[in-house]
Amino acid sequence: VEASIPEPQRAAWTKHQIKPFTGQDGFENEVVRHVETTLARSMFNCDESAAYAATSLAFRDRLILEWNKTQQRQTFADSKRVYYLSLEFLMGRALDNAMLNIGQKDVAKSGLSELGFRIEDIIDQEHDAALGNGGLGRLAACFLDSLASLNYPAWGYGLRYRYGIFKQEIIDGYQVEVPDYWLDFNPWEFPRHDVTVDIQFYGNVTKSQDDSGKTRAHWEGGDHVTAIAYDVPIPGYDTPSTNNLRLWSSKAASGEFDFQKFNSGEYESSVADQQRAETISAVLYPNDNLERGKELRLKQQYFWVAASLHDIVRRFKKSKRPWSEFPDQVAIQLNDTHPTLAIVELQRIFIDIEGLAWDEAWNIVTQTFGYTNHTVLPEALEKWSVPLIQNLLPRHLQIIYDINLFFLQSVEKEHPGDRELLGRVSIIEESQPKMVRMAYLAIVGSHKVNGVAELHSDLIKTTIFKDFVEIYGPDKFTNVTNGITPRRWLHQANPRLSELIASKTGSYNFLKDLTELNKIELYVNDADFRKEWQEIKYANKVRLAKHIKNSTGVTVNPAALFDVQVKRIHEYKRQQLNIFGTIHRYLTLKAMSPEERKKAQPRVTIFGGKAAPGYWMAKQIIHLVNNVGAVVNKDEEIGDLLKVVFLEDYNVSKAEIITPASDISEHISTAGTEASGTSNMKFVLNGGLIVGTCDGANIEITREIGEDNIFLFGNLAEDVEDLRHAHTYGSHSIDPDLNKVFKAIEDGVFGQPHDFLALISAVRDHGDYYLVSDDFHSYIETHTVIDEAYKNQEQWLTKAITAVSRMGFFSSDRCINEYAEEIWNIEPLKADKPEGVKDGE
Ligand code: CBF
Repeated sequence: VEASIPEPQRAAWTKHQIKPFTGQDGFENEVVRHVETTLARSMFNCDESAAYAATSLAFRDRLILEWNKTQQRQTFADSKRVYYLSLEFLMGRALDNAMLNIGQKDVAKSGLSELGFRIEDIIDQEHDAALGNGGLGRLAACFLDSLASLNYPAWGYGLRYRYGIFKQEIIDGYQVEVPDYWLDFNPWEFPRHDVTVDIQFYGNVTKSQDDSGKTRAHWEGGDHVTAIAYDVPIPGYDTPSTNNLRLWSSKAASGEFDFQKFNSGEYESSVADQQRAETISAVLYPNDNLERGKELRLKQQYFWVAASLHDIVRRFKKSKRPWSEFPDQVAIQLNDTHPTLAIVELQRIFIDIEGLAWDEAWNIVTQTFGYTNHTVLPEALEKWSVPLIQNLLPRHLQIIYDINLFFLQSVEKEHPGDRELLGRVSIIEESQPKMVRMAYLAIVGSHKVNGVAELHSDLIKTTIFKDFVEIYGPDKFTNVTNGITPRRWLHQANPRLSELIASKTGSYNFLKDLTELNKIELYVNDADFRKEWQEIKYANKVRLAKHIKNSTGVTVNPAALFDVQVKRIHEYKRQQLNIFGTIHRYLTLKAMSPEERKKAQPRVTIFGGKAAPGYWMAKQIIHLVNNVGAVVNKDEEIGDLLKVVFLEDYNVSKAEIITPASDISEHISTAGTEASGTSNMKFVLNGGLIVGTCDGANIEITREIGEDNIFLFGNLAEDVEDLRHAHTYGSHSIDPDLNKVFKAIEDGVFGQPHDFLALISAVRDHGDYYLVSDDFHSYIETHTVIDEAYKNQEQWLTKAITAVSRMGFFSSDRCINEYAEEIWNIEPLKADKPEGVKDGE
């Protein structure tokens, strides 16, 4: 505002206003301009990577024009914004998405072809932005797409990791982690060197009295680091709305360390300080559903929330509204407990910097925040040691203690004398050392808490947060079932299916209102429609078969049943159940006569996913899958009846190839452990069926698509506790078929048996926590049912089409509308310009 151009000069600005390119000619013009100027190349040395860069820059220019207008529109309207705080944004590739959302992919395709390139090759040049581990980070990316597509004024805030999730290589059957340096060339971000925040760590706290006699705390000394903003434009689909994802990068605070030390000859330490500062945003922690209390992680969390909060407060202050209106202008959603320190930081800003009274400040804080829980797994629930916080963030620890004190006082008032309750709900766990329970802090500091699927939301209310439901009443706790963006997960990943659907629904409007998919149920018996559907599935399988050949050397038959399990490798997700089942299949095939084998259903079992580098059991699972593949795939007697492949380095762009090609996908977590799952939704949306447990969103998927169109098996969540108890205190007999599998492994059929003994003894000797044996029989029986069902291709096709037609509920647009209405209380801001406002104003 301060630097705005005076009225008389604005005419010149308006006259020279940049226009987005139009048509193929305009696009080509931009590409050539960027090749020749921005990239300093020419037609004589323009390779595919340069063509990718120039195409991306051409689209980025368009996006940024819309981004500017969107931000101006939002500022002008002065309406409430939502800020989505997530330590992970698993964005994948941006170019294809930008072309589709803007609606210019055809133009780019023909333009690139005229310039000598194939659009597929150019899209393939892009490095995935892999700033996330799995479902949680991908959900955040889907939400950004929906927020922009629905015209909600929204910003994402995250960290600009120099290294995203590691690249996975499979060497001799083992996972090897390789750093993923993805920033070599990233046309999608704008460094904002003018947008910085000073972030403080360590130091100490003093108190003083101000003129009115009020005590004020001062956080002094310690280290300072600078947060620099990098902005990533997020295009909405079929709307000019372009939102912002702001990622923070860390740098040494200017001058403070380097120059003084450099001048006095301490060269090494001057560089060390700089490196230490830059380390904060250097690398994404590669754990999924597993928290480890490392100081650097805590530093990342504070660095990111402090920078984001100061940015948000700075923006609010420009509106000159009173503080009491803060929650009318700002909603902040905490994606899991990772950003919980934001609650403490906002309270600190209010009381220490802005001088508000505690109660007034706390009232605003709690109205501002919402907290999403994504897991009930105990090992994933964040706790930070009190001494660690004391050292790194001394003032914050005081505030946490005060929050806890006032909270416990209020509990004591309602439940006098219940000391056990106080101990159970205290934000501070009285352990050695004491720990801060971040989920409890998030609940106490938020006005709404939500789970991500119905079963999960019920479970958090009846298990881990039961006492809080008692304290606050049930209304504070709600459910918002996850969703996925149909733009990427149907239109982009499966363009032919999207086109076929559009031909029957009359338009591509189903990409904006996914419930329109129900129109295709009318065509479930239409012969041409069915034929084309089947051809598309087959073509997608051929594409995946090519990818498998190129990446693993294994030849698979696209006519076989493709059975896919791609997701993070985790014992609770039970890839071990799948590979044991696959071994069982192999043993069964081996025992068959040639005549019997002729009747068997050929299968390709496809695995993919990363194991956290320190998660030894998960790595053993990967190793076993690869060893089984090595044996089975060269067994000529078995041939195409069974192939087993592990696809290395599973990521978003690979998911776009794998998902449309599945016949069956596996979502087989122990009941009650997978909060929601979102790949289950992606597979069904692409015409694949599911084999799954009654867990997470599988339950709602079943409700929507019908029990006949999904293959459910296994024990129910309500029985899990009893079964575990029986394993520990009663006798635990292992399923006889599973025992045969164990024997084959122990006999060395799949390599050195001792490599896999831990996987076996987790089931046989250590209580089988994930109920692999309990569910084994029903799992393999269900796969037999699947084999038979697949043989009846006509019926299978009917199931697939019916399932897709009923998937409308699982759009992330529905999900975001629920958050907006129930939690954030925000309205979309229509993309047309407000009346009387000219461009550039
Ligand atoms: O809610 C999104 C996803 O989050 C997780 O990935 C997580 O990291 N906690 C859960 O494991 C998924 O079930 C869930 O879909």
